[in-house]
Amino acid sequence: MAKKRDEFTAWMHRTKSNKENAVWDKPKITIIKGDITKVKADAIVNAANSGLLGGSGVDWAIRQAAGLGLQQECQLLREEVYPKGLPVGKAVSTGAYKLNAKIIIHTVGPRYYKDNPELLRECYIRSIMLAEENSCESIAFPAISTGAYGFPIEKSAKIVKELFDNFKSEVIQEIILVLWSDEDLRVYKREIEE
Ligand code: AR6
Repeated sequence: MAKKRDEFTAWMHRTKSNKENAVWDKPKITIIKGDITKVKADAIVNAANSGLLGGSGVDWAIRQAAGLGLQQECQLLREEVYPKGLPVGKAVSTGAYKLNAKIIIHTVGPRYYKDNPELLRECYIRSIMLAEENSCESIAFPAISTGAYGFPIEKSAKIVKELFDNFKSEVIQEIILVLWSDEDLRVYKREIEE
C-alpha cells in the first residue's frame, strides 16, 4: 500500500518540469452546501457502489436527475466491463445525460468499518485522473463514503485537504466540494480553509 500511495503522491504533485510548455496551476477549491445534481461542473462525481446499478444518497439523486440513459450505460458497463463490479477505490466515467455536466465519474468509496480507509484517497485521485483525461476544467465531489459507508466527515476533510493542498493541474481549474448538511459544511470549511 505504501508504494501505491507514493505513486499517487508523485502523480498529484507533478510539476511543470514534467512536461514542456505546460501551465500547471493550483485549482480553485470551492466548498459549498447543496445538491450535487444542481451544481454546474464539467465532471460530477458519484459516490457509487461496486454493483453500479444504483443505491441511495448521492447515487440515487444523480440517477434521478440524469435519467434513464445513465442507468442503461451503467448496466452495459456492469455486463461488459465490470462483471464482478467496480472495485473499491476505482473510478469509471459515463455520459452525463440530463445533468449539467460533460461526464459523471462513478467511484466506489471504502466502507469505514470494513475496507481499507486509505482507499478513499484513491477514489479522489482516480476521479481527478479521469476528469483530466476527459479535458474537464471543473469537477464536483460529494463527501465520498461519509453517508451510507460511515466514513467520519472530519477524517474525510483531512484527506481531501492533504490531497489538494499542493495539487496542480494543467487541465482542472476548479474543484467544488459539495456538502449536504450545515454541519458537514462547517467541518469542511474549518479543516480545509482555516
Ligand atoms: N448532493 C450532495 N451530497 C449528498 C447528496 C446530494 N444530492 N445526497 C447525499 N449527500 P452516500 P457513501 C451526501 O450515502 O457514503 C449509495 O447507496 C451525504 O450526506 O451517498 O459513499 C451508493 O450506491 C454524505 O455526506 O455515499 C452506495 O451503496 C455523502 O453525500 C453507498 O450509498 C455520501 O453519502 C455509498 O455510500
